[in-house]
Amino acid sequence: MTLPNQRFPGEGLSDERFRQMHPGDTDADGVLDVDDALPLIPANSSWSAISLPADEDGNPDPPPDETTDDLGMFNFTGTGSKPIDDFMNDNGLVFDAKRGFGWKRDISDNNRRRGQIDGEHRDTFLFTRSHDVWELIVSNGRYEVTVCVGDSGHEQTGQNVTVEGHETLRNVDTFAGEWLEKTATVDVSDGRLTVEIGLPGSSTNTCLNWLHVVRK
Ligand SMILES: [Ca+2]
Ligand SMILES: [Ca+2]
Repeated sequence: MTLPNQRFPGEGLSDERFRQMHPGDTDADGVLDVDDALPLIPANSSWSAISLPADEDGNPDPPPDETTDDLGMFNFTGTGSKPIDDFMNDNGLVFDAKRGFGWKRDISDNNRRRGQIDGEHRDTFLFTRSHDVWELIVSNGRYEVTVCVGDSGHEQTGQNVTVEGHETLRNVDTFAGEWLEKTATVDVSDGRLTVEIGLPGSSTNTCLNWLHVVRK
């Protein structure tokens, strides 16, 4: 499972949102008027001048501790997405033992590509409006699991992630073009690492961009 020559792909990527000209974007700065704090002034209305903190830029960071086994990074995206460096794509398909990972039910239609920012891993995501469960076959042991939620194109409110029973993110809000990366340390004793997005009975979106699994 370990990916050869793994890099951490934040370096070199621009946080500047793609320039697009279309109706509803009066100053043609790529930020729709409805989302644009200053819809008539392109120079002052872009988020590009803001340098996001490492845990909010949607780019994976090297694990803080010495690790023994990197199981890799999974990019959650639509079925039409091409493979990207350093990630395995997960397209929201039902768990398959041969593949080694997947979802309790098919959520492949719940994908978005915003076309807003450099880096497919953070410009695409799978989401739930209720509660969905992803599992990965692993050996029993301790794992450090980093999850990334957010949406390059829209704000999202009330996002929830649970890793192997641990409340990793609760009721988290992200602005458009900002993410939240959070690491949980968990013990797996049933041969499957379990990641839940959303909560039973919830009605808000949880948007999962990617996750990174390291064995401690
Ligand atoms: Ca980061
Ligand atoms: Ca993604």
